[in-house]
Amino acid sequence: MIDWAKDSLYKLEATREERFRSKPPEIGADDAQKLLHQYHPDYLGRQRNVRLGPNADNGEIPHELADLLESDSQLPVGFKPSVDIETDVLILGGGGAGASAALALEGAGLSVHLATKLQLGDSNTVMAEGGIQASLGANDSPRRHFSDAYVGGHGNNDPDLLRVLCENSENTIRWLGQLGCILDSNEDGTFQLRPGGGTSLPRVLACKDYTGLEIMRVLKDAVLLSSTQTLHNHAAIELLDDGEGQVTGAVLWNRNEGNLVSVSARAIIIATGGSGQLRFQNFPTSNHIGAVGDGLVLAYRQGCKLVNSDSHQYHPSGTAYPEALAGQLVTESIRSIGAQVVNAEGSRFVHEMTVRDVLAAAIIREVSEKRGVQTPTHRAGVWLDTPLVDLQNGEGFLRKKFPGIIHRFKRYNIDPAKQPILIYPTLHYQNGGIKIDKDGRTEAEGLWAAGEVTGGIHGTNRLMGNSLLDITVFGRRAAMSVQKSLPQRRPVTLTRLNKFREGLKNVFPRQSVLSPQLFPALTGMKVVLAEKKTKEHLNQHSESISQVSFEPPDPFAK
Ligand code: MEZ
Repeated sequence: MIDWAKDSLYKLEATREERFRSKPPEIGADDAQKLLHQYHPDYLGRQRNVRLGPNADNGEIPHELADLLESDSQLPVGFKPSVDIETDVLILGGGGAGASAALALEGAGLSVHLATKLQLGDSNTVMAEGGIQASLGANDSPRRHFSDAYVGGHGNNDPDLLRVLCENSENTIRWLGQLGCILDSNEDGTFQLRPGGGTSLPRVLACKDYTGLEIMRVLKDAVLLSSTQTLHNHAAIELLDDGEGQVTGAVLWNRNEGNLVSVSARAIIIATGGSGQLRFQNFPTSNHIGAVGDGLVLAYRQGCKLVNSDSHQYHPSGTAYPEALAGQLVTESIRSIGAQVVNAEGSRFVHEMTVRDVLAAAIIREVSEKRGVQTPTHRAGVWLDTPLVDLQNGEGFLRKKFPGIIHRFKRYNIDPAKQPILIYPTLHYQNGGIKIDKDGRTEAEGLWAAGEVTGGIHGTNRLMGNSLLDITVFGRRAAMSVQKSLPQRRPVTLTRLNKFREGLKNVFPRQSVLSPQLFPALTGMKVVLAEKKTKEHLNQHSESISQVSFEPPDPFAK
């Protein structure tokens, strides 16, 4: 129960009847811009230029990510890659994009390895709740989809990439259906389509409120049944190159054994996902534990530019209470079917379906200007008036269509069908990332990328449901491109890393931070190499090895 907020709840209930009948407040384009500049985390000056690599002094990047791009490798100095695994295609990442790529390579006569630092399927894909966009409605079209996403992305989208996304929604939904994915449908067999923020008509297909989990379920089953060799608990810590600019493999850290595994591949597809667990500006996040920007760091050292990396999505409805759920997603779909966003005074202050960055900024403004609700655990938020959903759609609707949210809050004695829940923006999505072309090629020969690790498709503000589409469209597309133009096998060296290290030494002579980080800082987990096996790869026992700690992190450290 939320007894501690009963005064505010009383106000909310007192205005419900009137709000239910009222029109949502509208905001003009100029005011929206002002709101963004004043309150959205991307605009608050917590970003900086990096001084090294392809983005050097060219565009701002959040400090937390910039620090990792300017860090040294986890690989001990002196490490010599010797080929432990030889494969045609190496996929890094076991979420929706990596799995889609693996499935598109099935039957191509190529050997395929998929390395994932956790288990297959552990990814942001499974955290996606509200749906996947596809222009299947009677008056819809890929063009209309394009136009909505382009406006939503503030026109900063790469039009070629966005066009590919929108033109492939129908065949992607068919492909998922063939794999056994069950999306909500009407009695006549047509798909149910929900509206989403910024969509000009209903275009979001869903499996209740666990769409990503359903999609990942079928992708994962299919990969496990395929000839792809899955390397669970194998985290990519560096890419290998041939000394002449082609990426030719990767060094993986086997988390079970602690040893390093060098893989030689003719093509590499990076699909390592986002970076929400870097928790920019200490924001809570809706992201999976593995989302710490690994792929960005790896590709960056190979000379791949990052685009729109100043842009992150703060999903307006992250949970603010109870504390155990802080940051977890409350799907936008609940807003799209009637739940209103209301401040501590019981006033509706923004259109719930305005684009995410503007809505998030409006919520942050309410809290900053003391019109939010303070929780006993020192957070603050505004109300999402969820009981309105049943009022509008009939009793039992919320429970039937959004069982995930009901189940999650029930554990804390909160029934969202009967009482509002407290929300605050949560770090949800990395809008920018590795620059790719429409076949998923990066700027480094031999290296492709797909999914959240890439940038350009969504501009600087992604619309709901376009990421589940992105991973399935571009994961498969990258795989098709790899098949068409598979490079020859080339030697594995650390030439690019060595050059990067030289540059790093010039700019930061005393750099001690290592990346990729692999896990959120607050877990205290770090790369621990099995000393004996690693030594075999070294010319001499290097300093970095002797510095490796075998102690668990000190829980009392300040
Ligand atoms: O694409 C998303 O981010 C999504 C579907 C989120 C949600 O609110 O459910």
